[in-house]
Amino acid sequence: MADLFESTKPEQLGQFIGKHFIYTYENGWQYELYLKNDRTIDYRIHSGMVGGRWVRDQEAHIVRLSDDVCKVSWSEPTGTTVSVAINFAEKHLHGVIFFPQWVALAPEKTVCFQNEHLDLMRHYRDTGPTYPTLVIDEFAPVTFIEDCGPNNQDVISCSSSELPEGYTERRNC
Ligand code: FER
Repeated sequence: MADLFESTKPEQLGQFIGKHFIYTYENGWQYELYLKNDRTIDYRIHSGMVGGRWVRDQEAHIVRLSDDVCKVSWSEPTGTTVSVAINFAEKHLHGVIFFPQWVALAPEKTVCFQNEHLDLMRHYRDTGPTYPTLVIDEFAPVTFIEDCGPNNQDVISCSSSELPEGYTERRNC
């Protein structure tokens, strides 16, 4: 069987792993992403079509494009697929999200702590409809970045609504 992570080069990812950052797409959707290790991300969605959704231990493909740029791509149990290229020097990113038709029709079905509903999400995915997909392609300024080290379980550990007041408004870039 082919290596599922053919492009992954852990020795090139040192400066990216552990990064935790908050960004807002130009359409107003606010997201938070933690690069947990070479092959894993955690994330939380603060606003937008699927605001309130949060996920831990999503398998992802993470590659270095330059000293300051990496690309993170993954396929959700919902069938949504995402690819985000992050430029840490210029503190902005570009994301492309491919939503299956069932998510576009009923986004609220995916709004949960997904880890507790993985079988339900796969059931929705397999029931569809999948097509036509809704493609969202947006730039986002990054407004907060910190280094939390690898495999830190305290970074993304509650829902957006349980966070302290002002959590997403903190700015350091
Ligand atoms: C992102 C764009 C989309 C992101 C996550 C998603 C954390 C996930 C969307 C979904 O699961 O519905 O930048 O980063």
